[in-house]
This record gives sequence, structure tokens and C-alpha cells, in this order.
Amino acid sequence: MNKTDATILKIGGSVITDKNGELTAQTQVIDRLANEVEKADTRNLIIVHGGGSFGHPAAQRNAIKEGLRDPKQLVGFAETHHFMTVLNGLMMDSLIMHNVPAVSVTPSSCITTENGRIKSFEDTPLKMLLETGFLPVLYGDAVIDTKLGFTILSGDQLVSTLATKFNADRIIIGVDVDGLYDADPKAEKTAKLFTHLTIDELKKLKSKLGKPTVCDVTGGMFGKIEELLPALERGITATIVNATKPNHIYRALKRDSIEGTTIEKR
Ligand code: IP8
Repeated sequence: MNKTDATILKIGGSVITDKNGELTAQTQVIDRLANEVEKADTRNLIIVHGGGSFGHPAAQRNAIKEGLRDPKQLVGFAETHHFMTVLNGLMMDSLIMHNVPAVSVTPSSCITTENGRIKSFEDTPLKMLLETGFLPVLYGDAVIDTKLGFTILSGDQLVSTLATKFNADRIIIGVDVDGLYDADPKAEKTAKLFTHLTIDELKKLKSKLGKPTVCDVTGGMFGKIEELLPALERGITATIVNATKPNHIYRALKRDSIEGTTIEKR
């Protein structure tokens, strides 16, 4: 299948929330990003956002990723999913206020996983929304799992699946650092930024990318990059940019040159 001009934009939870607290949204950042999406006016765009301090603490507290073991977790699942809808609501408020025809698509209502991997995806409404000219917005969510009972679906697995499904030509990942480094840039001042990586280079590097230091049940930067591999193998380009810096998402959407890490097949 030929590539479409679809773009999948992931906005990390660490950008739109304060991951050191709980239920703390960065509403000014959300509003700025909505403005950048409006200005960029990108055709065939799908947005996926992460959970940050809305999804992860509740998921961790109730061991949702590990699956259903105790009926007491049911309310925890409901709570995790609900908190994600609250964060998503804030994103939707801002996008619509900026005149973006954004429509929320709830992952737990159209996706099931098997042992944490997407197994079924009722994507007809999503495809038709995109074809009609809407901007679908999805997010990492608590979902039903055919083996575990339930689990957490990361926004990053969703990004890779959507990019493959829509044969997108690019993925943009907005995070809270300038791209991919050889060490944690928040902990090590001498960390070096990679501007361009091939899949082979990325695989070698993978073992060096540390586990997250803040609450993140889906594995932080390490998990993010690993999830992108199936899409990268298909020739889809991924660019990791700093979404906390004004206009970086705008410039990435406009295909302007921007500081960050570009990952390509070769
Ligand atoms: O922040 C996880 O999505 P992510 C969402 O993209 C939940 O890993 C509910 C923890």
C-alpha cells in the first residue's frame, strides 16, 4: 500500500500534565498546543495523548496493567479510565475553542488487547471521521484484555498501530526533552542528543535508555521507542521533538526544520 499523507501526533503526558503530582494538568501548555495545531492546519492528522498524572498514578495504585485479580480493582479500572476522559476533555475543550474540528475517540470502547497487545480495533468510525475532515483524538487508556481481563494500553502502542493502519508517512512524538539522548538529560548534563538514528542504531541504543524515574506504568522513553519499531520497520519516519517549547510542534507539523531526533528505517 502506498503511503498516505496521514500524520500521527503523540503528545506525551509529561508535556500536558505535571507528572510529579496527581491530576495536575498544564492547561496553558494544552492551550498553546491547541493553538499550534490550529495554525498548522494539517490534513489527515490524528492526535494521541498520554496519561501523565491523570492515568499513571491511578493505574499504578490499582495494578491495572497487571490485569484483573481482585474485584476491588474494577473501581480502579473505572477510575483510571475516567481520569483519562477528564484529561482528554481538557484537550478537547482547547482544540475546539481553537476552531479545530477535533472529535474524541475512546480507545476502551473500540479496542481490546491480548496480553497487552492490540487484538481487535473497531476502526470504521475513526476512518470515516478522518475521511469526513475531522481530527480524531485518542489516548492511552485502560482497556479490556482477552487474557488478563483488563490492562493499560499505552498511547505509544496506539500511535504505532494507527501509523501502520493508516499507512501514515510520519509520526511526531512531542515530549518534555529535546529528543533522544545517550543518557537521561534531566540527570546528566553531558547527555548527547541524537539528531538522526537508523533502526539498527536505535536497537543498539535501546539497552542504554533508562527506565522512567517518575510514575509511568508503560515504561517512559524506553517503552515509547520500543513501541515505534513496527511502524519504523515499514518505512514510517518518527521525529521526537520538545513539545514544551513554543512552536516546536507547529514547526514539526509544517515540516520545518526543528531541533529533535529523527528516526528512519535506514
Ligand atoms: O502515557 C497510558 O498512556 P501513556 C495511559 O501513553 C494510562 O503510556 C491510563 C496510564
